[in-house]
Amino acid sequence: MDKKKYPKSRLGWLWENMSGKRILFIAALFGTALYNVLQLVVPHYSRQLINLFSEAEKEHLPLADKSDTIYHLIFLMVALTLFRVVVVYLDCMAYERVSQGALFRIRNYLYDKIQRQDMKFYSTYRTGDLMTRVTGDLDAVRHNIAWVIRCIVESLTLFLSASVYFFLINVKLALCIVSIAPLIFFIVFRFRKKVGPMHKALREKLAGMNTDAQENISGNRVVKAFAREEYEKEKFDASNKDYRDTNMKTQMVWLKFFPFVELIANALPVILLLVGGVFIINGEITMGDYTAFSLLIWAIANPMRMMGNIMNEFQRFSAASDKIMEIYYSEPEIVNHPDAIPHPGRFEGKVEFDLVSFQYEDGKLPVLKDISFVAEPGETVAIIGETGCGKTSLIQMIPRFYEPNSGKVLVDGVPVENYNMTDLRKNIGLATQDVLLYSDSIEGNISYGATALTAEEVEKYARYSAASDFIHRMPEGYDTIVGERGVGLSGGQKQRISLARALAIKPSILILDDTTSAVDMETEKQIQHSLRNLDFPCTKIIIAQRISTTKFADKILVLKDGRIIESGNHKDLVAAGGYYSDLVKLQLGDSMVSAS
Ligand code: DGT
Ligand code: MG
Repeated sequence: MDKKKYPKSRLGWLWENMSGKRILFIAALFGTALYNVLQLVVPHYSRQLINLFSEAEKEHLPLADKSDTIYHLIFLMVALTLFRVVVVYLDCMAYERVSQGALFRIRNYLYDKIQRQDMKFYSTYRTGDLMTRVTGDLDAVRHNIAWVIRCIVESLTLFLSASVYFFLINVKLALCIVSIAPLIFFIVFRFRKKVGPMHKALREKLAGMNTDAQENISGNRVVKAFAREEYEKEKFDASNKDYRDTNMKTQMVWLKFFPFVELIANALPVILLLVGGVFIINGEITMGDYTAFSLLIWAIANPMRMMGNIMNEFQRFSAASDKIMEIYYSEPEIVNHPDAIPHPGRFEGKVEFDLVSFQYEDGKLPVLKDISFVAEPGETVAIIGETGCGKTSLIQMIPRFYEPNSGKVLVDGVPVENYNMTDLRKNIGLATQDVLLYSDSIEGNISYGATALTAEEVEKYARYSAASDFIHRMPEGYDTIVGERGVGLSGGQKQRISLARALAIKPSILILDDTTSAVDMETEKQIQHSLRNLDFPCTKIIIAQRISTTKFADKILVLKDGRIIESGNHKDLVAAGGYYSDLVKLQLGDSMVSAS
């Protein structure tokens, strides 16, 4: 991952997110250093005790004379050890607090960030991949604070304090032991280079697997309809196996280095035994000194053993944090202009397209070409055209989901990009082509955009969208839970709830994208009737395939390959004898054309 593109380094970013807990974190780091220096206590006092015994033996003095010193030393040893336990305990708590705090902060920030992204973001990132980032990757970050950084400090302090202590006792013996360290650094450095890319690959595979799982769970109906369970299971097995194998391979890398590290770590006691033994015989060190070395030799060996593990975890953190930072520092392209006009109230509802052309960034062909039309306040404009001609793309320009490549979209005579985006969008009621209902009650779904609605108002909007009858027939009425895990609704029922949701905000501009495509003719008639008789002023832009929907519109735009090829009201267009008139013939029969 390209590190330059983020404003902060990985650790700088972590530090930023420890805000409010930084002092605690530094205290925790000092605590770690402290309890590791305290590892010197037992060897140090043991050394003094043994030296005391040896002296007493040499000088043939009764130990009873020294009992005070002995008790004093033993007391110190026990007290400091107990103190160490307390420090370890507090330290663990501190790391937990800091890491959970940072996790909380980053998680909230990411969620907010994801919510605020524009449409392009959502078509770039797959849901499973995003989920991996806010769960698994974030946990790697927490683990880095609570464990990896702490292990680094622990290993460093142990190694340094033991080395210093060794040098204080006997420089020559200390040199013999510590001089082995550079070898370990060399090995770990080589290891890091090998294992880094593997953690990146591992991370990608995990995200891929999560995406597969997520798509299959939400698309389970398609899987079942095509009886593809076995195929999907095999596909998942394959990616699961691939993930396992990559995981194994990553672990194996360390196994290659492990024997060398173990060899060196295990050589330490042998060196001590040989060199230390000779030094005792020569009288260069006392028995107590030797005991201190031998009780503390693990403090040199263990950090060496730990380094592989630490490096492994740090690489996992690097791969995960890159993924999170990519979202953390991503900026939506469509944002409020610095001099955006606030417009807290209602809009008049005039919508104007002025020579709008548009092409998706990742698309090959222009989708809209020179679109110009005006919808006056309160008017109904119908858009009709064959599938893929650009109808949905066109209406997405109004709430600024996408921006035109050229031309202008204006609301009330002001280009949409000049408005504060929230003000603009709050005035637009949109029922999208693929309906999404939340796992909530029907009432909750209808009042999603207007939370302060009374039960009567909810009922009113349900009536407008011809939904109240079927809702009343449900056992729990408006309290029925719908959405993914709730009661199943038919396509037409869902469309009607989504229409009620769009109406409930009393929008100045109502946009319906094929919203009545799945309802029967009779119900659609009712809906058309209520849309003409809403109790608030509203400009309607309605995408439809049925003549029965477009017939009453003030203006009909016929779109073909991203261009408006015909526009006018029903009568004019039928008279013009073009595409629309053909469509009328097709849908209503020749006789109806002359009648209408
Ligand atoms: P429909 O809903 O089937 O009646 O079709 P329309 O008229 O709503 O078509 P629309 O606007 O969704 O798509 C117009 C063209 O743009 C079509 O060739 C597909 C393409 N397109 C739609 N959405 C995207 C998108 O998110 N990214 C890219 N690259 N192309 C898109
Ligand atoms: Mg569409």
